[in-house]
Amino acid sequence: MTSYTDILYEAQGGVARLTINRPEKYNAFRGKTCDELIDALHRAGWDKTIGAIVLTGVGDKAFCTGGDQSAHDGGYDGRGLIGLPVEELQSLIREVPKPVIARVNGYAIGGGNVLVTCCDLAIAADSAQFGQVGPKVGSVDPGFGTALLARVVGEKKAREIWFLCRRYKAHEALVMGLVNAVVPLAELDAEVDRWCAEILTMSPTAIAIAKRSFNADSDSIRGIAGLGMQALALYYGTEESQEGVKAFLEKRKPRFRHDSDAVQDKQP
Ligand code: 2NE
Repeated sequence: MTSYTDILYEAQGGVARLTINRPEKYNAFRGKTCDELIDALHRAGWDKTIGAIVLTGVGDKAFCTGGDQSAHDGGYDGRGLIGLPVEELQSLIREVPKPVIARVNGYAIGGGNVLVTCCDLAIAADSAQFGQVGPKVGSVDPGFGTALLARVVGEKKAREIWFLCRRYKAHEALVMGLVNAVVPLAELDAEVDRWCAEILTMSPTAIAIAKRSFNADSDSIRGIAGLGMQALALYYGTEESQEGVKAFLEKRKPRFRHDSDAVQDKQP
């Protein structure tokens, strides 16, 4: 790929910056966005002049709000099992032999929160908000989105995040270990630059080995993601999942349970 439409790519002073550029969709990703991010990660990941990669979203509203629900019709609009090669993108963030830093400038929701989870480090503006929304909108990201999140924030907290779909403020994300630092939005770039500059003084080979050793311990989750996407593709074909997407687009509450289910639920 020589030029991108959904992302911006900038390489300067040893740092590559990948910016999702879909402000009208709160930086949600469609199939093309994932493909471009994958291409850019390959480009930066194996460029010897690059020592750190920053992943962010354009503007100050959203880092990334996950899959683009307007490009979802029983599946997203791209390639792969669910029409979004998210498991490939998530794995690649882990595979590139240099630190990937999430610069969280706003909402990190759904698949956006999963990207934060997969990044090596995360630095957030104090205005950022985090959360999973799958069970509210007929989706789930079973793999790095669940099992890796549990390693990052703990089992109970990860289950709370998925089962209740609440939103968490930046300082709460800091307390639970989802981000490394929180700063005022106006200081976000300077803080990210400081972290990158420190990393660039280190031995790149030692960092690459350290990163791979962290990954080796949790790489079985990649298998869970493959299995999970297979299941998710089947779930997307159901009325229950499609109701979640429709409800989001129609800006109403989803109705996942029919009256007959409610009666059934009350029986011992
Ligand atoms: C981000 C959030 C919390 C913002 O809420 P609010 O109330 O501040 O704004 P609003 O009105 O909901 O959103 C602003 C505009 O951005 C669009 C909205 O439709 C709206 O557009 P307009 O009405 O102004 O035209 N927008 C926001 N997020 C979008 C998205 N993901 N796709 C398309 N348009 C989006 C609130 O908007 C929210 O909760 N968004 C999350 C939506 C969502 O369902 N994300 C996907 C989850 S599933 C996923 O990421 C996934 C997975 O679980 C597994 C595999 C692959 C992907």
